[in-house]
Amino acid sequence: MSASSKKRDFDTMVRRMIHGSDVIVEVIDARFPTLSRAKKFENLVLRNRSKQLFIAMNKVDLVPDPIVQKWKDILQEEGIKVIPTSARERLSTSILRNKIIRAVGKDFFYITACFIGLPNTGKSSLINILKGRSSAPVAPVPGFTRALQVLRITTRLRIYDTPGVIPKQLSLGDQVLLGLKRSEKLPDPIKGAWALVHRIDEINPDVIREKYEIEYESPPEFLEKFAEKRHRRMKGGELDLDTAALIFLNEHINKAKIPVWEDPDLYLRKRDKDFEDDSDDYIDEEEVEEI
Ligand SMILES: Nc1nc2c(ncn2[C@@H]2O[C@H](COP(=O)(O)OP(=O)(O)OP(=O)(O)O)[C@@H](O)[C@H]2O)c(=O)[nH]1
Ligand SMILES: [Mg+2]
Repeated sequence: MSASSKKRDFDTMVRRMIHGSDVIVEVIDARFPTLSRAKKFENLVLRNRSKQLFIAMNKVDLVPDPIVQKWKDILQEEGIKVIPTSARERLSTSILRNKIIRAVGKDFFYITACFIGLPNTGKSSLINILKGRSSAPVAPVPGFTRALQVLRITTRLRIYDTPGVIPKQLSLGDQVLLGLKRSEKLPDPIKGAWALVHRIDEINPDVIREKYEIEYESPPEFLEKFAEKRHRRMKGGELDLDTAALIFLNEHINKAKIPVWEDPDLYLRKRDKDFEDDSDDYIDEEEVEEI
């Protein structure tokens, strides 16, 4: 099956699940609360008033508490019900379960919830904790859940685990930043590593310099210095950039070792500025001359 028809298949599967569920839990990555949202599916849920949408902002263990709190406030202010969670540290997972159960009226005997979101956000991990023992396969690689899985959490509650779906038109930089693809599956790991350095520098220019203690002017220079520092050379003595790129990508995608997250203050400044810019588009009624 081609990659695009597989993607279409996953897409249809997720749509069907949303259609058949009372509660939809969108799992996002707490490091990237705007970038890791599956807006297309959110809109699908919001169009149907009988369905409840929650966002589980997962992996909060990778982000300082005040940043998590700020993002929670921002999303809540925008009308979204947010529950910050960590499947790794089992934070707020019972709160999540109770919210799901309380979201529907008492007259519902069975509750069907489905977990949706981009690959690698922790959908299967969260469901496993709710279930109490491992049943949804989890892996440190994106794209792991490949088919629908239904899990009976309690006699009343059933949860569907869905495969992560990658939104269209995401840049290579965002795809590697969000860890949507396995590093070995990238057609060109060197380009992937450059894109990751570039994207992280856009979000926070100090992070890579401080973490790796490497000074660089450009992503290619970083990768060369990284390969040198990790002693990655081919037999002839030349730097082995391919291997270095894979190691660097893995440290981010599989091991989450780079402390990077979207800055909520920057988001607020941009949002307020966009709002001001937009308000210039309107004119006072008094300014409108009658023709
Ligand atoms: N640090 C941290 N890692 C987490 C957390 N939850 C999940 N992970 C890790 O993230 C990776 C992906 O977890 P999965 O549960 O397989 O993610 P998924 O959303 O089901 O992924 P797909 O099936 O690919 O869509 C695994 O390495 C998990 O161990 C968390 O709360 N904190
Ligand atoms: Mg999964």
